[in-house]
Amino acid sequence: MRKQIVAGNWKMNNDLSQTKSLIDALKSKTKTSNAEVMVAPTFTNLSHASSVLKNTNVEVIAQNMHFAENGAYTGEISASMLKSIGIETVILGHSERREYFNETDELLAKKVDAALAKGMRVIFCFGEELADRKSGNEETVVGNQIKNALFHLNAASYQNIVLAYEPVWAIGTGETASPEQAQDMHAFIRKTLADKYGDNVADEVSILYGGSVKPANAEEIFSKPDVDGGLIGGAALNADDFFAIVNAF
Ligand code: G2H
Repeated sequence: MRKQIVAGNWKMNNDLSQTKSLIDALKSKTKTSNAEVMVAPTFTNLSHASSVLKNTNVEVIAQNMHFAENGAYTGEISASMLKSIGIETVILGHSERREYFNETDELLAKKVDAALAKGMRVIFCFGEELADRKSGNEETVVGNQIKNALFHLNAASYQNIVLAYEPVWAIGTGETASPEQAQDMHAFIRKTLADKYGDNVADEVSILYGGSVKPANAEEIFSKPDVDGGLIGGAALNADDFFAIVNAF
């Protein structure tokens, strides 16, 4: 049975007092689904969130990390630093990191290795741009992103990998991939894994969809057989909306 996961990616939103308010609101909500729930505040608010949400059913996760253990990398955060405040899961490869911070598949492979070496779980994001889809190249692009960043891993590593398909044209745009488009791509992703690692690995890996998921469309997207949850941006900044999505399973 694959894990169902709903993760809120708060991106560069919310100062400390706004974070405290959102966490208080989240704590007052009731989870009725079996989904694992995660939220990813900014680095400055991780420590607070992690201590307040300890022993709740909301896991606090990080939005990014560096591949090095420590050293002269001004402004960066390592896996060990995250672990030292109780963070066990990190989002890597978000399209905003790829686009605005020039993160390549090769760099992401190093980050994935560093996170796994510390025993962390990785939510690995990828997805095609609009031009790729218009030219019918979406599967080639997505397949290459997965192969380049993850195919050096052994099968056992996938116990700590969650995949997140986020078509760039659907991120923060209000435009969502149709449930059928999401299902088709998730099935392709699972087949890509099966071809390399076999059905056991492919069947066990959770594949999340991300890109303008909201309460109105979550249930239909999550109903698709290869969609195991969502990575939620804008709608995760409102506790009511976020828990409506969590409870959409
Ligand atoms: C995709 C998603 C969260 P949004 O980036 O990772 O954001 O739901 O705002 O499209």
